[in-house]
Amino acid sequence: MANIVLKKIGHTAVLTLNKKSTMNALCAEFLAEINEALDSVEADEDIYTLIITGSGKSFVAGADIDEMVDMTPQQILEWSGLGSGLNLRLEKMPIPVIAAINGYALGGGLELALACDIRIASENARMGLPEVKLGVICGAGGTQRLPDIVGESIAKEMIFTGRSVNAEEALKIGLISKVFPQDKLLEEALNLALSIEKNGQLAVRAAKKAVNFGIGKAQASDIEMSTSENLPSIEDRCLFERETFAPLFDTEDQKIGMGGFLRKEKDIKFKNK
Ligand code: DAK
Repeated sequence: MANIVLKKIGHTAVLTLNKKSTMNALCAEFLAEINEALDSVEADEDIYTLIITGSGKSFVAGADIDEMVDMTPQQILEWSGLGSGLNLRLEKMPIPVIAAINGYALGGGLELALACDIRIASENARMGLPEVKLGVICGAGGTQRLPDIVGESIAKEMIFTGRSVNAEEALKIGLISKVFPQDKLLEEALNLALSIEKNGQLAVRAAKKAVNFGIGKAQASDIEMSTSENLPSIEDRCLFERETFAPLFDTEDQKIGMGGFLRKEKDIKFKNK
């Protein structure tokens, strides 16, 4: 993993993309390295949250244009499995994934961030899907996830024009949830991770599953649909939530959390069991 720094800080994994020569542009080899890092994260049960960030002035400057320029439709279709597969993997990871966007998140870079659970950014960040300026469109979920996050009109305006937004505008449109000075971004991402980690992790993971189901990010097999529609109905979504919520009452954490509240305990320590 020559282009990646993977550190464990407490229960947080910090994955720093560090391919400065191309501003972290995603090529097949780099995507394989990221997947390898995710294998280590997934194998470590002691990791509760994952932060993905970049080094220097770029989060990810998109897919690697050098690698794509001469590809045929068949080759790009095969290649697309890598980028798209990585984003689906991130979305379905049981633990929360935070994108700490430290600079440019363009094209495939913004697509990667869109697949994370929470996005925060530094004041100098710029985010956009400029693919139409290159004569193509997104290939790793950008046209699908951006409208879900910021709404149709803003998403189409950004995608059709290729215009990127700064951190202030990204915050206003709900593309990110917080902005920090660049030198504070990682510290704040770690603070955010810590405030998630002190909660019951079984509950946090159940919450991710339930939210993802409702916004169409889970597999249909997670619930027996009561309708033949592709998208789950509000009844299905609430049923899924109840069925995810109920098993938590069979955990030690539920006794610790609710019992601790009733005993007015100040510092509740969950066992994640
Ligand atoms: N690919 C390859 N190299 C890149 C790159 C990229 N996306 N972005 C930057 N670089 C390289 C530059 O070529 C330059 O290399 P040298 O000339 O030093 O060798 C070096 O990084 C520094 O870049 P600049 O000199 O341009 O630096 P600036 O600060 O002036 O500008 C910039 C930074 C990020 C604004 C600029 O580099 C830029 O506009 N980069 C391209 C951004 C972009 O258009 N990104 C979208 C790429 S298309 C798919 C999945 C995903 C996608 C497609 C298919 N499948 C799954 C099928 C996504 C497509 C895209 O992302």
